[in-house]
Amino acid sequence: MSYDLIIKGGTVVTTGSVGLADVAILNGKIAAIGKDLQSAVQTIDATGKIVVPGGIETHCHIEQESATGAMTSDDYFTGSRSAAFGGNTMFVPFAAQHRGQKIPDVLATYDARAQKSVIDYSYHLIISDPTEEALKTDLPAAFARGVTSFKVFMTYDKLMISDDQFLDVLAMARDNGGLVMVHAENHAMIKSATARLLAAGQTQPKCHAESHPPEAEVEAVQRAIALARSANAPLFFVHISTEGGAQAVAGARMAGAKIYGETCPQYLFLTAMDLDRTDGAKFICSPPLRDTATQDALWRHLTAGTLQLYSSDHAPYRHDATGKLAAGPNPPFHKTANGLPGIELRLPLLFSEGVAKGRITLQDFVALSAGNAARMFGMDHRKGAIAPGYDADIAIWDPDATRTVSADALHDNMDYSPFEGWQITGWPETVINRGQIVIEQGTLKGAPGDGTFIPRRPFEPTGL
Ligand code: DUC
Ligand code: ZN
Ligand code: ZN
Repeated sequence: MSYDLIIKGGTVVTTGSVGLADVAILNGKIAAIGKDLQSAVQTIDATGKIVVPGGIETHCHIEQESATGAMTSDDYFTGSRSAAFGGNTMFVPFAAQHRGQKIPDVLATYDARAQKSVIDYSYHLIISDPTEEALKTDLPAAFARGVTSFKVFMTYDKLMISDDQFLDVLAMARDNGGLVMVHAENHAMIKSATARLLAAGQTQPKCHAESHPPEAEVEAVQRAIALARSANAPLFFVHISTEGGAQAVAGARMAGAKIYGETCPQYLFLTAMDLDRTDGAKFICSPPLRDTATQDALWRHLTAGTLQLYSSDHAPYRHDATGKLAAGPNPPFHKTANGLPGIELRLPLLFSEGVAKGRITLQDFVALSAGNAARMFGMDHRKGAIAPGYDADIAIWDPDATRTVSADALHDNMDYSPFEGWQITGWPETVINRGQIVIEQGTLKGAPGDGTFIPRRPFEPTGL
């Protein structure tokens, strides 16, 4: 018998071990892991390299209209290409329901957009209009086709839902086996701080951080936990950016509640000082960047397991009139599109700052890049691990490759990177999705349409 592909001699990170091994692939699946595997159509020499599951990016905004009408700069082709160059073989962007839109129409729109993806994909639904029809018919139908998670907002005039609606959504998710994700910030605190700043003539980018105080996140996280616990439903917090928010999640988990959370590279590696630059608009995201003490706290909560996921929150708006500068060359902070790009750098930053600097192990790296996301979002029966029978989704990393980040060298459709000039050690050089080579030694081999929709299973938080 001949395999399709053997990856020979790399350091393979499996769920239970890290060691030298060969990985054989047949018909898009991992067929064997062992020593001296023989006979394949193609062989890749991975000597000196690290062989890990392809990354799974579960928080990114791709070809998505914001509530104010701005379109992200990346579509499913450029977004998936950039994700692949960053070592990912699957992503789960949002399919956003804006008020008045019907869920089946939203899913049909994203199904059409996603045809261009070069890697596997699914979506989380954003629910801004939880009508009876949505709750009773459309969302159960979405679950039935494998879209088993969705996000709600506690802020933004055009997206936020009330606590009553939040409870309805939590109950519906609980009854169907879904997972609710939430953007937790207190809307009133943001509104009042913004009004105060504007009344004082303060409109610079740095005011964005002041207008979204840490207390706004902490209060909303605490309230959302109380709502989820009263509904006996699991809840996942996206982009935790404060120590108080992480502590609230930790406390609920200690009390046995099914509460989960994520943080993002920008909260671990950047601070609000960046907002004070002349191009500070490039660093406006919500929740906002914080400070170095918060970075340390978030690292602690990430490595302690309070926060299970590390996601890019890639929300790409160019630094031009199509994006950040749509309201003019010096837009007031409250009229600047919210979001940072980072889908390609998520894993290189984690490898460089985490593994290479000794903060985390290779197995932690695999858990944070793919394994935990697969479990959280119902994909761990086929993705997120190197194991026989699993999809052959693999990234081969050169742990010694060094690069200086430059927006020009990235593969998204952006004109800047918030990490410009950062020195990175460790880079994915070959990326394989279901046995097909997507990136080979830094060259794109995949094509639009190679990615497929992956139906996901109900939420079952084993070990998270
Ligand atoms: N929330 C996100 O998750 N991404 C971009 C902006 C926002 O508010
Ligand atoms: Zn958000
Ligand atoms: Zn986001």
